[in-house]
Amino acid sequence: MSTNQGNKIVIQVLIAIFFMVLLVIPMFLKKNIVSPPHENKYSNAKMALEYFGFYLTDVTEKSGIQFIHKSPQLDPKLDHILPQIASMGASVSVVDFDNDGWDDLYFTNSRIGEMNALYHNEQDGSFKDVAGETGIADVNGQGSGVSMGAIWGDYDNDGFEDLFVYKWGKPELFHNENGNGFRNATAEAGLPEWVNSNTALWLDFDNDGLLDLFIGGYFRHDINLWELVSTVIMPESFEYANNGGRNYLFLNKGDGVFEDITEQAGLSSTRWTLAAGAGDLNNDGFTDIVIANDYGNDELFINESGEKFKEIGKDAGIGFTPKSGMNMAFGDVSNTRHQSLYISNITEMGILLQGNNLWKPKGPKKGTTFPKYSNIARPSGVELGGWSYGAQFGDLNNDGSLDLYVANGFISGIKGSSYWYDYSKVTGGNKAIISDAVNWPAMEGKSQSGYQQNMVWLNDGNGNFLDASFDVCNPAALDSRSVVMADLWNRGVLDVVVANQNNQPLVYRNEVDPENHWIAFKLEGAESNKSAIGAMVSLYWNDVLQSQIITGGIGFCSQNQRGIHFGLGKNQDVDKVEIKWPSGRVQIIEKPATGKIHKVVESI
Ligand SMILES: [Ca+2]
Ligand SMILES: [Ca+2]
Ligand SMILES: [Ca+2]
Ligand SMILES: [Ca+2]
Repeated sequence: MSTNQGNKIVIQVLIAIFFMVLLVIPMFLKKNIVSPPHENKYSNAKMALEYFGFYLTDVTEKSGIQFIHKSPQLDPKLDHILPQIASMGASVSVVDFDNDGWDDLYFTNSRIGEMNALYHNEQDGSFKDVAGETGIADVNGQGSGVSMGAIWGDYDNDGFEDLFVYKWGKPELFHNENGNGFRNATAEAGLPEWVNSNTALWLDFDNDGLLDLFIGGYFRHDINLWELVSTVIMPESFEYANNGGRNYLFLNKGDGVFEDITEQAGLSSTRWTLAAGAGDLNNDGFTDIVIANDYGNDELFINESGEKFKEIGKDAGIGFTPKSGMNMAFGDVSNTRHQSLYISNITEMGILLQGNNLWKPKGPKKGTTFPKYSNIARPSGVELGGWSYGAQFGDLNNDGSLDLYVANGFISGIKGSSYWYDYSKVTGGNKAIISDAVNWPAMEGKSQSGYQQNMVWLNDGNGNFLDASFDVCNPAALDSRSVVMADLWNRGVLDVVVANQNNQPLVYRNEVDPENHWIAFKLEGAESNKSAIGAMVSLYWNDVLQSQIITGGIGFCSQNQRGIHFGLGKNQDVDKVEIKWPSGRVQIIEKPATGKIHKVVESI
C-alpha cells in the first residue's frame, strides 16, 4: 500500500467517523450498553416449559407453506442500492376469509409477476394456497407495482372479510364473495391510481358502522420506482424528512365508494410513514391514529368527535427525537387498561443506538384530554432490538401479561461485510446530497445490520421484560419483516408467524403450560362495523384488568387475528368482560367461562 493510499484510507475513516457522530447526535445515546445475554440456558422444550411456561416449535415445513417472498426489482438507476430500497414487502396478515372458524394467512410478494398467497387453514396443521383460485394471487402485474402489505375488514358489512392490498403502485380492493372468491372492486372504489405505501388501516373514524380506510405513504405518490423520471426520490434528511408520500383517509360512503377526505380530516402529512395503528387512545369513544415515521418524528392524531384529527405528537411526548419508526403495536403491558405503544427503530451496537420505544401513557396532561407518554423501553428491558421491523404483543405463555416478539435484520449480504461505513458518507450530507439516490454509495453485496436474531421478550407481570429469545425457540436470523400472532388451531394459545424478506415465512406452533388458563372472544358488530374493528375488550379477573383493542392492521405491514386472546395464569375464574363497541355501546358479560372462545354479537 502506498503512503498516498494509506492517507486516503485514514481520511476516509475519519470522514466516516465524523458522519457517524453527526448521525447519532440527535439520537439517543446511552453509556455502558450491554448486549442482551444470549446464553442458551434452557435449550430444550421441557426446560422452556418449566421456566417460561411455553416454547415455540418451527412447524413451517409441516404447515405446507412454501411461499417465498421476492423483493422488488426496480429502475436500473437504483441498482447500486437496490437491496436497501427494495428491503420491504414481506408481509403476513391473518384472516378467516371463509368463516369456517379457522384463521387463514395471506402473504404478499413484491416482484413484478410474482404471486401473493392465501393459505387456507386445513385444520390439521397444514395450509393450502388458494389465492389463485380465489382471485387474489396475481396483483403484482407489469405496470401496477408490487404488494407491500394487506389488511382485511368487512367494508360492506356482509359478514365476509374484504381485502385491501397496499403497494408501491396501484392500491387494490377485493370484495369477498361469500368466502368463495374475490371480486376486484378497485375501479368503483375511487382509490388513487398510485401510492407508494407501506401501511394501511381499516378503521371507523366517524363511528357510522362503515369501515374507513387509512393509507400511509412512504415514497412520494408521483414516483414510479420502475420508471424513474429523476433519482431525487430519497429523504431530504435522516432526522426531519418531510418529503415522503402523502397519507390518505378515505371515508366509506357505503356503496363501495371511498371519498378522499384527507385534507378536511387534518391528516395531511408527508413524512415517510412505515407503520400506523388506530384505536381509541384517550377513551373518548373515537378512534385515534398513531403513526411511526422513518427519517423523522412519529405522529399522534387525536380524533375530534369523528370529524377531524389533531396532531399532538409533541404535546403527547412521542413526537420528539426523530428516529426510524418502523412498527406500531398496542399493548396493555402492565394491566392498567391503557395501551402502551411499541415503535421499533434501529440499534446497531457501536454505531447507531436509537433503541426501540415503549411509550407508556400516564393519564391526561393537565388541561388536556389526551395521554402524556413516556418512553419506558429501557427500564422495561425492550429497548435494544436490532434493525427492528415488526413487533407484536401477545400473552405467549398465558400467564396474564402481554409478551413481545420483535423481528430484526435489515440486509443480510456478504457475511463479514458492512455497508455502515459507506452509509455514513451520505448520512452526513446536505439535503441535495441525501435526497438524490445517485449519491448513495453502492452496496456491492454488503450487509447492513444483517443476520440478526429475532427476539422474544417475556413480561414478568410488572411490565419488566426478560429476553428469552434463545430459550423458548430457535430464533430466526433472517431478514424478518412482519410478525403476527394468532391461535391458528383454536387451542387457546397464540402461535407466531413471521414474514421474511426474500425468504420463506416462519410458522411457530406454541406449546403452553396447560396449567395456565385462558379465554378468548370473537366479536361481531351490529350497529358497529361487523368486523368490530375499534372495539375495546376489558377483562377483569383476580383483581387484574387487561384491555385489548381490535385493530384493522397493526405492527409492520401486518394484521393479527381478529379475535382477542387473554392468558389468565393460574386463575380459572373471570369476574367479567366489558366490551366497548365503536357504536358507544358497552356490553358486559358476567363470569364468562374460561378455556373457550366466546362468540359475542353486539346487542342492540
Ligand atoms: Ca378459515
Ligand atoms: Ca364484506
Ligand atoms: Ca366510517
Ligand atoms: Ca405472558
